[in-house]
Amino acid sequence: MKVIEGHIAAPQARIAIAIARFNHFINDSLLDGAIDALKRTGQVADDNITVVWVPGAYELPLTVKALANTGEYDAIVALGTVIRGGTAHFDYVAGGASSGLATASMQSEIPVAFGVLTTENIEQAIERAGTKAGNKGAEAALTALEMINVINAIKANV
Ligand code: INI
Repeated sequence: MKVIEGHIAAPQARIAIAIARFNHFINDSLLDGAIDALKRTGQVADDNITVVWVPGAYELPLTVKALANTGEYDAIVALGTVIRGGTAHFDYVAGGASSGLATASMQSEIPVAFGVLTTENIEQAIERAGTKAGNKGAEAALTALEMINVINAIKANV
């Protein structure tokens, strides 16, 4: 039996974080969590982390695509928060962000971690941004590192 698993630590990794300004009071905590996880758990060097701010979650896919096209990054972490309101706007923004990020990852063939909160209310968002439900920014950052190592391990195995 052959088992391929990725480690988390990726000391040589070059990581871009694309982050939305919309709901920035939540996203700031996701960013703090992501950077802490990259550096402290992932051993990523500060100089190898690039942060790009964009207006909202809807802008994340194009930003990720542009970052991926530079060839300068081993993985990209997308961070944002979409909170349901009284209209269908939530579905368009959250749906566009998630499907666009999946497409960007598949087309670029580099890992794109989905650190976009999609919640019913502000309380749920706060819970996932460093309080009782953890920090989804940190989780996304660690996922990006693990996926770099998994993909490299798959390529090395053929
Ligand atoms: N952008 C978000 O990141 N989160 C939201 O909750 C949100 N809502 O609710 O409207 C939001 N809207 C802005 C959107 O991402 C785009 O920036 C805007 O539509 C311009 O393209």
